[in-house]
Amino acid sequence: MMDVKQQLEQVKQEATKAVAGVTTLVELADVKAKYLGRKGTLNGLMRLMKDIPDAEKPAFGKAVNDVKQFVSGKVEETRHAIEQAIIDAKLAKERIDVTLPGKQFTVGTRHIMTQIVEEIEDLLIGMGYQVMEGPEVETDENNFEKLNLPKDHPARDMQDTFYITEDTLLRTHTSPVQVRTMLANGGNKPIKIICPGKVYRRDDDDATHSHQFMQIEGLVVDETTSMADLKGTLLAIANQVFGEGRDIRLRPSFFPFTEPSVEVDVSCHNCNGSGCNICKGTGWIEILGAGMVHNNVLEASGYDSTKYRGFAFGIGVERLAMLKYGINDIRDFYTNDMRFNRQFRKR
Ligand code: FA5
Repeated sequence: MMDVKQQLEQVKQEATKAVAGVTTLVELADVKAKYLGRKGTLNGLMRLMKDIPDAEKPAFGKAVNDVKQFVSGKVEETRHAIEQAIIDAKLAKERIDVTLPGKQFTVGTRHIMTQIVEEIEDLLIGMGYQVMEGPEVETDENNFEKLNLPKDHPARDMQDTFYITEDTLLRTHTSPVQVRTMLANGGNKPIKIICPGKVYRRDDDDATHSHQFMQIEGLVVDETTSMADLKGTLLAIANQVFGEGRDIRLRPSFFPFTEPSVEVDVSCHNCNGSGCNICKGTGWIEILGAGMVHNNVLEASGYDSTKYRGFAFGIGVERLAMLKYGINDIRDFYTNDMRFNRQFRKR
């Protein structure tokens, strides 16, 4: 029995030393298996039970279990210590120095075209308009014919066109969206839409002309629409874009798709009408074309012109922005000079 006790004490010391010597969880698992596992040293000692006199068996069993518990306690202590050390190391490694200066992220600027379009959209959505879209590759029929511009009509010269085939083209204005909307409404529903978008013309690029530019189309159709509604709407747009207190004036003009047609001038925001270089001394700045929708256009898209009336307008967005901000060259919008773009950053 003495022998066995000594053996037990020796195992206890060995195991304690082994546990104390481990540095990783893997090593600890090995040591645990070696002493406490099913085939481990302490279970091996249990097997000596059969050689022990009956009277001493309970004491021996208890002694082995005590050692098992002791070693098991050491293993758990060590596991806890190793796990804590791993967490501590991770925390130390990932520690954030809150006193370091933050990273400088470059914040983009929304393009001035986008800003102006959204500004006008916000205003008109508030007045009950819906925003529509149409394709940039359009049919000749929608872009011209249904707008009262049959083939060979001299007014087609006003919009020099990029043709794709004989019957398809890059739209020269946003007015074909009028046609699309009227056709989609089946000729018997009121309409109140705007359509911002890109348009294309075979114009030579210079300071005020671009082969690609933006327009915002407006179309209102119902049974009582009048020129007075058109004027009120355009005045609201002028005040939105150029600031409160603007006045507008309508001058007779010609578009094949409107009758009567008007050019719209706004009183100069720079000199308040007294004359300056922006308004070329006149006190007025031309901002868009508009008019009452021509009966032929209503009829061509299924609306009964004896019952329905409409007004429409088409804004050239770059020209509007140029007037508002005193920009001299339309090409500045598209040459991606960040110094130009950043000027319009909203703070
Ligand atoms: C039209 O395009 C008509 N569809 C506008 C309209 C709609 C009138 C509804 C009546 C009712 P116009 O060709 O004038 O009209 O063009 C409208 C605006 O687009 C011009 O006032 C101008 O601001 C702008 N614009 C025309 N050509 C160019 C160009 N090459 N580069 C930049 N802007 C242009």
